[in-house]
Amino acid sequence: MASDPVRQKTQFEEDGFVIIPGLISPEDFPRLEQASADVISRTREGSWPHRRTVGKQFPPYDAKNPDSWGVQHVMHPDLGQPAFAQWYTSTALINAVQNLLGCDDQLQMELFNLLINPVSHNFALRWHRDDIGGDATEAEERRALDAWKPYGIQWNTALYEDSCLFVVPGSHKVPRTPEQRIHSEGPDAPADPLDMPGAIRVSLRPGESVFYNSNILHCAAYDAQAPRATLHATMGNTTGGSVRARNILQHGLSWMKEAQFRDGLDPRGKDMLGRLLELYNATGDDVGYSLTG
Ligand SMILES: O=C(O)CCC(=O)C(=O)O
Ligand SMILES: [Fe+2]
Repeated sequence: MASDPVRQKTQFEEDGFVIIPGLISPEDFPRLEQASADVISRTREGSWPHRRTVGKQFPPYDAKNPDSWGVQHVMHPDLGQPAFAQWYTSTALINAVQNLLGCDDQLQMELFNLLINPVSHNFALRWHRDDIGGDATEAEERRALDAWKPYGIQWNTALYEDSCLFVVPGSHKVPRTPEQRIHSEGPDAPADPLDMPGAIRVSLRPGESVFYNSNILHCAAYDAQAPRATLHATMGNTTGGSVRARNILQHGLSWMKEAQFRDGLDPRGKDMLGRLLELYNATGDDVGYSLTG
């Protein structure tokens, strides 16, 4: 775990991920815990339709399946939990993102979801990169990896201990080896994620965040017995333009255009939202699907 911003950025660039502690203040922690408990129960009882359901790795999700591994759109005003937007725009978090992306004032609001344990089925995601298909040829993979720019970032911040995520450090820069391809081409999740050459398990203590490059090879395994409430979000840099649009607008963010949402944000949040809405207006909803987000 790197403690100073320069080392954090270097680690993020070299390994494709970095763990950073302390981005939730002691005051915010119980607020986020309580807000998460509320949206998790709404999701599990079926009254929140925006969720990631067991059996499906990528959108669109199966709305009829009740068991869920994620809650989508936690800042949505219909959920009535302002703690999420307050934290998403908090100074410690913004500073960490700006440092890792190497930008100042151009952050745009994007996705904010919650990753949770399913209750009645264990479930796992297969090895993947978020924006490059598992069937990409080596040349296609190299082209896409080489074209990556620091236009956006995603992270997981654990409220409870979380050991669900596995990554291959450094894989965000290089095409898969023939053996790594064998472990990531098919539709199935691995029996043991650590069979993937180079894989490590990412374990977070409560309050720790892992920031990761969406091109890193990663997978996740969800244990129905192990409580998970992990904040899962992305932020972009406006210089990304339509490159970011493809990743995020597919998730159905039109609710973010409503005054009710905007009115609940602080000045920084309003600025960040304004930058997203500019992208929205320039691109529209019809951006097609990328793999995940
Ligand atoms: O559950 C996780 O930590 C990873 C989720 C993931 O890979 C995704 O949403 O694409
Ligand atoms: Fe992913």
